Amino acid sequence: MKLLKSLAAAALVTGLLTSAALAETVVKVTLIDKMTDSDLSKPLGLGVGMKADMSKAPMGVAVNPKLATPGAVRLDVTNLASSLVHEVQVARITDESQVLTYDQSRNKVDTEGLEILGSVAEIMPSKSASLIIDLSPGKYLLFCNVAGHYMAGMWAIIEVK
Ligand SMILES: [Cu+2]
Repeated sequence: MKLLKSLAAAALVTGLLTSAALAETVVKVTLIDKMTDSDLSKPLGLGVGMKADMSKAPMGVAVNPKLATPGAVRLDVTNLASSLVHEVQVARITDESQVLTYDQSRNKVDTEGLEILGSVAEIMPSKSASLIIDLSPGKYLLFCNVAGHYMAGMWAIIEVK
């Protein structure tokens, strides 16, 4: 009887662990751009922590939900752009006021000093891609680092807690 009880307890624990592992948060990530005649050859200054008016941003990343639980997080990324290829990189940031180091000559975020946790490269227009990453509590920046895109507003923040 004692053995049966401990077996049942073990089964219960295993069951809990399994369901926890499967309970990944799904975040829908939508890549958008409304390219009219924006000149991206010079940084537009719409990066994180730059206190810019994001309503003027010609590009963006929309995330839903913005909050995830710690553990496996699946990013379902869809590129809704009409003609441009985009990408998504995931980096841990301290908070919304963190200004990233920017490489002016390449017109890209300098990722050297960043903790990049994953990325989805080159998503063609109207295509989707998924990425599963293990995230601990904190704030994460999702951004596109195609030249000029980050400074054009292509980023969003998700929080894991
Ligand atoms: Cu982009």
